[in-house]
Amino acid sequence: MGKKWWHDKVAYQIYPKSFLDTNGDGIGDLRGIISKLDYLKKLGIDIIWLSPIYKSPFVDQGYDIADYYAIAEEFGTMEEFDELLAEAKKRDMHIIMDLVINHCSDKHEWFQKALADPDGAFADYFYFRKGKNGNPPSNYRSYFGGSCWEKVPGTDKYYFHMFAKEQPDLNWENPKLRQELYKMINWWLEKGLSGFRIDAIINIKKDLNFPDFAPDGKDGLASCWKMVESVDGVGELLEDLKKSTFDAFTVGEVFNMKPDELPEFIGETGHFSTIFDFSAHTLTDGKHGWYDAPKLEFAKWRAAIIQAQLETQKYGFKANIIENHDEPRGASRFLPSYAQTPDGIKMLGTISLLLRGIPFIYQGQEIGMRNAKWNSMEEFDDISTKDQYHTAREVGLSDQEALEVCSRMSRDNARTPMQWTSGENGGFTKGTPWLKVNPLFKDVNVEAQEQHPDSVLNYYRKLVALRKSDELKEVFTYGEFLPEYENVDGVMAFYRKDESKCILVAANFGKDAATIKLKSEIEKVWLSNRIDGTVDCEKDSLNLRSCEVVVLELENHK
Ligand code: TEU
Ligand code: CA
Repeated sequence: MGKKWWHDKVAYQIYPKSFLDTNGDGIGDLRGIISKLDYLKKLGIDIIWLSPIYKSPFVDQGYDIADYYAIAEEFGTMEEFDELLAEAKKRDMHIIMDLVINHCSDKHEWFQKALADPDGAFADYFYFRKGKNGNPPSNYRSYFGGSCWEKVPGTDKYYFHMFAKEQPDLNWENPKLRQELYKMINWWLEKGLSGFRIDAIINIKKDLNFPDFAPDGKDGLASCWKMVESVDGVGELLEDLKKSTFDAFTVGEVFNMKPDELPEFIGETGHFSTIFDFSAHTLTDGKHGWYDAPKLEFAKWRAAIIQAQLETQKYGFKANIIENHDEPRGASRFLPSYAQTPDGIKMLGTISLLLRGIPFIYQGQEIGMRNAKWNSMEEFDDISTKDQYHTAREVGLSDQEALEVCSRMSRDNARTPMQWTSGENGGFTKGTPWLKVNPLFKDVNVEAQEQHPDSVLNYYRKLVALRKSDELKEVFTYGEFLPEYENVDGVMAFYRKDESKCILVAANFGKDAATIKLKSEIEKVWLSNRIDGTVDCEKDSLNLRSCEVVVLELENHK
């Protein structure tokens, strides 16, 4: 496998709106990010992914772009963006931006021109279709609920949107539209971006017949991803995108991919440099929504990660995450309540960061941020959460039950402001935060954890440094992933192995202590989340307390 510059890097996702506000308007901004580059450098971050900062009406918090060439004034100016780029480069850090090109905002000039002339050229930048017997062209439900089709005012036509109606889908069959997108992408790359996280990209290929699917909900509609899963040809569009844009680091956000297409997506000549591994996250996808999301079972979580690692290492790399801006906080989701402690959080982070692949840390993960306590639906500011609440109510959940579902699953759990201090608003803003601050900020904040050598933050710093250390970066980057002790309840363990090193990462997610038989001698204890950094081993029996994780170098056995 050819070596690439990004293979041994560690990435960090910033959700700008919630990162740090420096002008008191309650909204995070670019000046805030610039002021924290040294904090990120000290964490060992090489690549920073910025969630969208383009001009937007913020119907979907910026994933509805009204001008691909303009910075949203809420975040700052293009000059400040250029300053951020320059300051990152000074620190040998890379910036990647969020590329949202399955759809744009209904306020984008292309869509405004299409509405003004529904039979004109700009209408073909989108999917404008006549209805069927007074109904929409097909029975698809959008990711955010309701029909995927919205009336084009003054016509007998509808336009297609797989997300909100304010996010009309761009017509990738139209070469003119594609050229406009490629021009924009190259413009940003020429400015000095190192690449992109590519949003919802699997959705760009549609079945132009828009066939109905069997209804799968009380609304008589069918999930739009059924069309995504049934249609072929996304690869041709992705190849057109790749060959028409400058070479860059790309990480695709890909759900609903056909399993046998993985090599085409991330292989040596794949559509993308890498794609995120969501195998643990989709375990708790409900059949109809968050209200029927299955509870996470450790054994299924372990098996999903192992399967993804073994499959992926045949072809390339995935990007490993615990959480992102679309998911609840991993510490609340993947750890049982007894393990939602600094030890458990350090354990979960160790597993994620030492897997094979590119680790992405999401803002706040490094200090152990957890889900917030939500008291009413009015506290949320997320289109998806509000839709999921209504879906739950429509199938009969009470207001309280639906609120509990949203509290557990909402993306806003990841979007509460970053907690910098124990002061007002967690040090995020001197104004009124756009979204409430998680009440846990008093104890969970950067300033408090800077002072404690055993804090989650200082452990993450050690963990990232270990992954990038001269002695171990080769084996953690390119070493084979080999699962071990899969039959031991509560234990998640694997080797990272190459011809010179054999590293065992072993964690006990169980409530009780567990013992595992080592296959060879311990040569070195590289990391442990025990405060004294020791391990409890008699001969070949390694005893792991509940929520204990160790990183051991073993005598290299075959
Ligand atoms: O998410 C794409 C996606 O798969 C969503 O449907 C996701 O499952 C949903 O947000 C979970 O509630 C991307 C972005 O990450 C997300 O923030 C945007 O809302 C979405 O695309 C539209 O751009
Ligand atoms: Ca601000």
